Amino acid sequence: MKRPIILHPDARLKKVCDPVPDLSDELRALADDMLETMYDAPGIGLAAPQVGVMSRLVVLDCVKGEGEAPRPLVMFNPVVLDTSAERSVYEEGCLSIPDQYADVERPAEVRVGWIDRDGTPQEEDFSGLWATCVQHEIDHLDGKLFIDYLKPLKRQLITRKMVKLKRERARV
Ligand code: GNR
Ligand code: NI
Repeated sequence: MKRPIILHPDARLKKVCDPVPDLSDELRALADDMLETMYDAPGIGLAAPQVGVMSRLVVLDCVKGEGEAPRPLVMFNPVVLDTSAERSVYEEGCLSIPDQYADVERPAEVRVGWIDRDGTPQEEDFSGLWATCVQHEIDHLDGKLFIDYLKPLKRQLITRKMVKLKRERARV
């Protein structure tokens, strides 16, 4: 089942999310809903607070190209274990900040640990778009958005546009 995505600015997007103590059928159903919502958007990642659930859960699939097989990842309690000194810049967007894009510099490679959908601990190195996306998603769990990396003026400009967009959407 698709779930509505919360738009910035919203207090829920600024909160630190709670660790998931135990997996449950409810949490697995939430992860499935998040994947469906992400693919439908379409997006390459989604964090639980974006659908109003304040738990440390993200989903992502950064496979690009129609021909390639999808790779949906479900991460409970993801943690960045290590980062490369090398940085890379990507033009980022966010499903909670539609139609706004900006360059963000982050570590080019990250090692991430998490609990998968079956409750099994996993560890993997990510690079390229995967590295950017997984860091963007884990930031959401700490109440951080990509616009928080921008200069205050640019951030304010985007936030004002979003306030206007939300006002217009609420009116119809
Ligand atoms: O769909 C998304 N695209 C994207 C592009 C560049 C860097 C990060 C992202 S994540 C974003 C989906 C989203 O908002 N996840 O939280
Ligand atoms: Ni996002």
